[in-house]
Amino acid sequence: MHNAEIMAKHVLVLNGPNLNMLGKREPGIYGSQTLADVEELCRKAGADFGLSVDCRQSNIEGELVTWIQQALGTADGILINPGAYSHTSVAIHDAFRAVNLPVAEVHISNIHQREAFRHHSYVSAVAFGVICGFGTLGYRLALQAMADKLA
Ligand code: DHK
Repeated sequence: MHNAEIMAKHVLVLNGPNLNMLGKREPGIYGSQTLADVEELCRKAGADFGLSVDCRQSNIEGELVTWIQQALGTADGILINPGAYSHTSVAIHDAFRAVNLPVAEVHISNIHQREAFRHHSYVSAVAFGVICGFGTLGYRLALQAMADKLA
């Protein structure tokens, strides 16, 4: 194993509900890239910024909570696009508080330009930074910020 691999910080990249539909889902809002494209982009960005990246997606709130809990001791930081759970999930907020790892929050769309119910995120209060409105580029920008944070 190379030194760079031994030293690489490990980031868990989580995508929440309906993000498995990327590419097919409201392309005017979410664009034409698929989840596979986004995960590839994240692995590439991870390699560029010296991070190892583990990408997962779930439509199930409790599964996301379990993965966040399991990140304690196995990951150095978490990037999450919580999808609609951003706006509803105290459980995901509490899981982040419990593990106390650096969290970067990403939204593909500009949630502040959309319906009022999307303007508040329960995750933002436990994230060190939030990116929205830059499309899937936001994942790369967030991984760059995460690499800085973990350096
Ligand atoms: C994705 C979703 O699925 C929505 O529920 C959020 C977010 C916005 C996004 O822009 O990536 O409101």
